[in-house]
Amino acid sequence: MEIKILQDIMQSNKNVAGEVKALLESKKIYMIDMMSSPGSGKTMLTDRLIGALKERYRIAVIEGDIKTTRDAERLAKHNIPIFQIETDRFGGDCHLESSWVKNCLEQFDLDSLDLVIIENVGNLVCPAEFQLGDDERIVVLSVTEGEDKPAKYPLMFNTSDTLVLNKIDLLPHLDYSMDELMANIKNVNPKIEVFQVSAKTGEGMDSLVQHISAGIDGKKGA
Ligand SMILES: Nc1nc2c(ncn2[C@@H]2O[C@H](COP(=O)(O)OP(=O)(O)OP(=O)(O)O)[C@@H](O)[C@H]2O)c(=O)[nH]1
Ligand SMILES: [Mg+2]
Repeated sequence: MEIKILQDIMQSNKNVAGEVKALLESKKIYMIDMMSSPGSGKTMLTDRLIGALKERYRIAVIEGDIKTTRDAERLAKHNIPIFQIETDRFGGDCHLESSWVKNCLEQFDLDSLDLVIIENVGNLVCPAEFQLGDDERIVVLSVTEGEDKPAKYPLMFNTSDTLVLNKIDLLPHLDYSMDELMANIKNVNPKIEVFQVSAKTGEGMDSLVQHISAGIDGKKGA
């Protein structure tokens, strides 16, 4: 019985994710689902990305947090549409679901958007299981989390298109093996595209910005 209920939830989430995908396709909007463990730098990275992309593209953000509107407040200076989902109001879920994303999208003026960035709830487990109907799943991993995370949380890395390795400005202070990280990633997802960045200093951000621009342009032209 429990298994049936779980399947129902997952199936219903998948169905609505399909509706979100169709909606975004009809409006030619590119959507990113950004996921990571708490504190790896999603908001700082989103801040940088908006700064680099907002002259060329019309951007909106969906912020997922269990509690507080702090991340939305950090991005408010950009004067773009931001919708905060506090999952605490729905029982404190550790991930976002496609129906909530759909509700948020319906609040935006979709005819005046090119890009939606979703900052998912900080968690390396649950968000991986819930499709949201996005074009690109980005997992952010900071170097302070260690090289073993792809091996320990394979679903997150296996279902993501892009890995942003953040906080590389801290590498001189750490005993970090890039070779070990790459070997662990290759084992779970040889196709994942890796960008090494520092959201703090801006190092490596140009390539990531170019990559996302290509995604947005590709969808517009498709
Ligand atoms: N040194 C360094 N610190 C960073 C970098 N990116 C983020 N930080 C710091 O890491 C901390 C967490 O960053 P956030 O952007 O809040 O991380 P988050 O993933 O959005 O966190 P949650 O939303 O709570 O999951 C903050 O103190 C940032 O200043 C970076 O590239 N280098
Ligand atoms: Mg955040």
